Amino acid sequence: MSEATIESILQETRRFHPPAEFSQNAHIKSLEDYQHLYDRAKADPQKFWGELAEQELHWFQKWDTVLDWQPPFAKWFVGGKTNISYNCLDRHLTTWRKNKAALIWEGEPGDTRTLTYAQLHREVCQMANVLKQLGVQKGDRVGIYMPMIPEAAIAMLACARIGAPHTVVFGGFSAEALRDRLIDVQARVVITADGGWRKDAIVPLKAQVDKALANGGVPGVENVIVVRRTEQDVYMQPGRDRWWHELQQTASADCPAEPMDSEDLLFILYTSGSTGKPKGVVHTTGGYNLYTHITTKWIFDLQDTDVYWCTADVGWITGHSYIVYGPLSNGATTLMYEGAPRASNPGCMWDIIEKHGVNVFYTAPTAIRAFIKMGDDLPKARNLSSLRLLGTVGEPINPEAWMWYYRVIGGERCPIVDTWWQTETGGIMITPLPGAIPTKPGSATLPFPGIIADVVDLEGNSVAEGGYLAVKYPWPGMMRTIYGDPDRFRRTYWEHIPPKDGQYLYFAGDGARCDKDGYFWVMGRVDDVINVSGHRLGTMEIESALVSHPAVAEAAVVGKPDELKGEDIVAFVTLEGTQSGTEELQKELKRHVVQEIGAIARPGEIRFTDALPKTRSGKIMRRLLRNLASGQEVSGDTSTLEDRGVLDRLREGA
Ligand code: 7RM
Repeated sequence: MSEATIESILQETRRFHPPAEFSQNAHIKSLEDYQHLYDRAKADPQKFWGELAEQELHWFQKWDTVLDWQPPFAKWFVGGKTNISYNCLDRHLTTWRKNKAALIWEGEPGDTRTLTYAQLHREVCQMANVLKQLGVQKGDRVGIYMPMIPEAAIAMLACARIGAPHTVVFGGFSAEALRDRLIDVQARVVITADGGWRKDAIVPLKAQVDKALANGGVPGVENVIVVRRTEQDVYMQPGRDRWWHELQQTASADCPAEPMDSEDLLFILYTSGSTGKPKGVVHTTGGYNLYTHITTKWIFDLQDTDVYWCTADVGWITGHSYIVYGPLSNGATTLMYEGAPRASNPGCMWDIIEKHGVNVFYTAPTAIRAFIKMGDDLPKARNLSSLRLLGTVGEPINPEAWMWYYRVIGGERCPIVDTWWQTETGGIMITPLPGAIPTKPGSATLPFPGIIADVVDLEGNSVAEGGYLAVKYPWPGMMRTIYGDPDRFRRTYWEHIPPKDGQYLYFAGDGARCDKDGYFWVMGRVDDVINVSGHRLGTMEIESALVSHPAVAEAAVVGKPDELKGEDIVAFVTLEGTQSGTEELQKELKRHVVQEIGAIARPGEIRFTDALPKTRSGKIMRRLLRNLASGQEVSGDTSTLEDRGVLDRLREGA
C-alpha cells in the first residue's frame, strides 16, 4: 500500500449506516444482534458452532465432539458424517427449490445456460459415476484445470460426492505450474476443456495439460476428461483422453452421496507464500461446509429470490467458497461468468447485472479501479437498480474506489461488505454484516461471530496502532495442514508469534491496525508475498522462474504500488558472464516467467544491475529494492549493506 493511501485511510472519518429497510429484512438486523452473536460465540464457541452445524447442515451421522484442538491441528465435528455435495444439491430437491435456478452461466461469446438444482444434481451424479468407472476411489485426488464453465462446478461437486479430493488449478497457470501441482497431489485423473475464452482469445487448456503430462511428467495420471467448449482441434491420446459429453451420455444419474467423515479431505488448493514452492492448503468436509454456508448466508444476506454474482474464478478460493459451495449449500442462485471486461466489451459486467437482475455483486478492488478508469457512462447507461448489496475481496480497497463503488454502482443505497480472508481461512473472517454493522470506506470492520481476531506484535501483545493480524481461536473453516508437510504448516502459521498464556495465534501474514471502535484496517502483506490485481504471488517463485533462464545469475523481486493493480512486480536481475541487459532480453525474461508460472506473474518491470544490495551475511536487502522500485528515497538503516556503491549504481540505472 502506498504512503498516500495509508495517509488517506488514517484520516477516514466517514461512516455509512445500513439502510433501515435493508436491516429489517436482513438475517442479522442490528448491531445489537451482531454483538449478541459475537458474545455468545466467544463465551462458548463449541456450543455456537455445534448449534449452527445442527441447524444448517444435513448429517448422515451426528458428531461426538465439536472440536478437538491439538494446536495447531484442529478437528471439527469429530465422528460426524456428511457430504457437501448432498448439502449443496440433494437436500434442496425435496423442497420447492428443486426447479429453482442453481447456476446461471454467462459464457463467451454470448453463450448462456441455466441449470436448476434438479439438473445440476443430475449432471453431478453422472460425472461422479464417470469418475468411479474410471477407477477413482474415495481419497484419490483429481486435478481440475478448467475455464469458467458450469462443468467446473459440476466436476468439483462430483469429486466431493464420491470423496475424491479435488485440486483446482487456475486456468491462467502455465503447464509447468500445473505439472508441479498435479505431481504434489499425485493426481489420478485430470478434468479439463479443449479451451476456454479469455478476453476474445482462446486459452489452449488441453494443450497445456498435454504439455504437463508429456514424457510421464506426472506419474499416476491415467485419464484426462475433456469438455468440448471452444471446438478447436485438440489431440486426444488414445486410452487416456476422453470427451466429457460422451462419458456423461452413458453414465447413470443414480449416485448416492458418499457419507464422508467430517475431517475427510475435501480439496487441496495451492497458494503462494514467502518461501519455497506454493503450498497445498488442505480443507476438509464438515467444518468447511458449515463455515462457507453460514458466512455466505449472513454476509451476503442471501434471500431466496436473490441472484448472486461473485466474479472470481473457480481456480481461486473465492470461487470455491463463494461461487460454488457457500451459495449452493444455501440453495441460492449463483451466477458464473466466463468473460472479463475488455476493450471490445467494456460494459459487459453491467449488462449482465441488468440482464439477470443481479441483487448481490461481489468483486475485487482491482476490478473496481479498472471500472472507474473505463468511466461512469458505462454503468450509468444500464439499469442497476436490482443491486441491493455489494462486496469486495482480495486486497485492501482504497477509500476513493470504495466511494465510487458505493455511489456509481450501488446508487448510494447498497451496503458494501469489504471482506478480509485468505485461502487458508476457508471463508470470510473480518467483514461487515450488511444489515448490522456501519461501514467505513477502507475498513473490513469487525470479525465474524466466532472469530477472535487481534492486531499483535511478535510477542503476541495487542498493538492496535499497527502490527500483525492474528486469529486467537480455531474456526471450522480453517486450513487443516499443508498437504504432505505438517511441519511447514506449523512453521508458517503458528511459530511467528509464540503461544501467549497457552493460547496459540494464527499468523495471517498481513499487517493491520485497529481503531477505537474496534474496526480492522488491513494494510497488506508483511511477508514476501505480493498482491497483483488480487492475485497472490510469492517473490521467491518469480525469482526461481527468472533464475531458471540461462542468462540470469541472480534475481530479486519486489512489489511496487500500482494505481490499478494494487501492486506490480519489479524484478532486479544480474546476468551471467558477458550477457548484456538489452530490451530484447527484458522481453524474453518476461515471456519466460509467463511460461514458467503464468501471465499473472509477468513482471511489469525488469531492471538489470551489476549487483544486488546485500548484507555482509549475503541477504538481499529487499527493503532497499522496494524503495528503489517505487521511486522513493531509500529509507532506514543502510549500514549493514556490504557494498554501498551498489545503491548508487542502482539509482543511476533507474
Ligand atoms: C480471499 C483471498 C489472501 C490475501 C490476504 C490479504 C489480501 C484479501 C482482503 C485483503 C485487505 C481485504 N485469498 N486480502 N482480502 N486485504 N482487505 N478485504 O484473496 O489467499 O488469495 O489472498 O489477500 O493480504 O492475506 S488469497
